[in-house]
Amino acid sequence: MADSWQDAMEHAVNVARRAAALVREALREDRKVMMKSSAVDLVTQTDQMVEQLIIQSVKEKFPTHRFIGEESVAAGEPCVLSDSPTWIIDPIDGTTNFVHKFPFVAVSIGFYVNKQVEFAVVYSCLDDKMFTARRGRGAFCNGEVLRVSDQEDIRQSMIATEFGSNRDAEVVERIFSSMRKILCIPVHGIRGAGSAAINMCLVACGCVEAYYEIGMHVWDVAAAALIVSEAGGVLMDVDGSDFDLMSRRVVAANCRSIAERIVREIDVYSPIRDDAPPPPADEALPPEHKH
Ligand code: LIP
Repeated sequence: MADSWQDAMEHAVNVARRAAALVREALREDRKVMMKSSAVDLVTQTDQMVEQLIIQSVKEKFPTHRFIGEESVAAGEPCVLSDSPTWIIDPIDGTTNFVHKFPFVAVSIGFYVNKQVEFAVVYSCLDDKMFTARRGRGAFCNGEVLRVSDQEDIRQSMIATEFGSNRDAEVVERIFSSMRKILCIPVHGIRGAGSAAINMCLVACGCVEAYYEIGMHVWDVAAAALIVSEAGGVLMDVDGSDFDLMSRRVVAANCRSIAERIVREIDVYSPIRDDAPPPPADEALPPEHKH
């Protein structure tokens, strides 16, 4: 059985490279931008095309496997993780970056069996960094072993986070309040790549000590979570409880003490879970526009 997952992982790496070629090609052309949950939650035809490319190619090779894909869920597919082998796909993590040609964009593929992650592929495709991990076998970037930072003093740390795509006044206030408190611990700095998966890979590389966010989705973190833990890092919920893949809340850090220190400063709130029942189908689709 173990060998068949190796086969699947090689397939994931290959298809991520093919997907990235489409992403790079699309960056040279006009990108048609559509809105999803809000005016700043964006999707492009490339997101949809790349997701289809990945799903079709996996289906041909592994016909019984299941999928949770960002764009399939947006189109009404259920977001349910069963015990079956399941590919959790974000075709473009960093869609807003992609729309603006801000150069951090990743193809993210996490593979789960019995609800446990077996392998992860995050391809940061504009700087050609292929992050991979297999459960119990370490994390790598372009074949080199990854190790989180050994810094345990939060005051000498760099923290990554994101503003996300929720512009409700109360949520925005909580985001700024958490950031203000963390900045004033003080930490050396706060950064954000615009891609949850890349932020987490930066934790795995030791470039930042921690990343936290409320509001990202399961497909943004399903792969990178394994890359962080295999690089020696820790994952938890923003309230300090166990990391929950579907809760849309994460702290990923190099060590428990930094994760717990960050948790103390976060103004916690609970977005609608990814595995919650879908909203009524009659909600109007937002209009398309050109970027
Ligand atoms: C996005 C992220 C971004 C995060 C957003 C969103 P998308 O994913 O990676 O960093 O702040 O919440 O989930 O939509 O580009 O795949």
